[in-house]
Amino acid sequence: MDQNRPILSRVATSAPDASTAIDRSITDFPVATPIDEDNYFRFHKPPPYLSQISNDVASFINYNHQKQRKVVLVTSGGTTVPLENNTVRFIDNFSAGTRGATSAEYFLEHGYSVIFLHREFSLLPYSRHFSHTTNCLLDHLKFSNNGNNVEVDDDLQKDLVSVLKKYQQVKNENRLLLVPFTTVHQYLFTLKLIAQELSVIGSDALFYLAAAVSDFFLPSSRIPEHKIQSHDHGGKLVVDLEPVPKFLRRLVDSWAPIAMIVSFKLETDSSILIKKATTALERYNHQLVIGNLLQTRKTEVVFVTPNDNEWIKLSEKDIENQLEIESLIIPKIVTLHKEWIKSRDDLVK
Ligand code: 9Z3
Repeated sequence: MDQNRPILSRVATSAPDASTAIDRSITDFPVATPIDEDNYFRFHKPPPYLSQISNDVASFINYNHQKQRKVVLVTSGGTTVPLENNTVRFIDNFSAGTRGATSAEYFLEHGYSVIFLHREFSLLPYSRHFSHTTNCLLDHLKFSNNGNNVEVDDDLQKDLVSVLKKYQQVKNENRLLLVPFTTVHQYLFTLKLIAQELSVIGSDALFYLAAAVSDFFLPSSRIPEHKIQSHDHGGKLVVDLEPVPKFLRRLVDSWAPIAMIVSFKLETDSSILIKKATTALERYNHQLVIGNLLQTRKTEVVFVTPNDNEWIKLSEKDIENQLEIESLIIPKIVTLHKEWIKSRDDLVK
């Protein structure tokens, strides 16, 4: 592989894996017992493309570590829970991928290399500026040379030049690796794989878990192969889901025990946000939970650490100037990560 070329994973995750459809030889998921995190990985098959991703991730980490860059894993977008193996229906978790894609850009600006584990087809760093939801590129193009060439409108030149410069530099320096997922199953297996590979660089690794991860899943032993028919169960659809294993515990205590870990907590009820974030921090014993409310997530978040709750808010003026809250979040995390690395170094002295 040419080390100076960016590595972009080219696996597809959105199509169901119909060839390996249903394997009834896999033991039924132990529903009656409390679900142990390890059971999940024991009772389910990894996605078939995982070894391909594994090589990309290992070379990316190795290359960037040699260049003495810190590596952050940013997770982004919502995970799905398919209700059928040949998937027509699925349950989804809310997220456009804005938090993840925006944060990734600010980490890159701070010199980090980024593994971007994202929901396939959700927002990506840099291209997000011209996506259909915000600013459709096609609306800013015009023909030239008798309709044989295309030019960008004057009003977009400045923005496009600035974003393209950053994007090309990141690509040329091989500092961004895109790894997709669609289902919560693919997310969990890929997260575990990347965490284990990142453990090689110890405290230089940072986890920034912004993906909206489903709390429920349907064990593969119970997923029907084909589209559920409306007459199957007397016209009703009764969905019986299991709780997703508490993967953060494994991340903190065995997959990447020396890395710094930041997770997000999403709520819609402001009266329980701090409590839920504090409980997550105590339960998993990691470094930082960032709480946010669905309704206000773009203008305020709260940093919850063992000793402190600190709100970070955009002012009226910031909002007018279209400042992104991630431009305030990321520098703070970069500082916390520096302190974390120092504290780990002091431990071994
Ligand atoms: C978040 O809280 C993200 O900030 C958002 C971003 C999903 C709200 P958008 O992509 O939204 O900018 O539209 N992510 C974490 C959500 C989550 O599922 N957290 C789990 C939990 O709350 C823990 S990993 O239990």
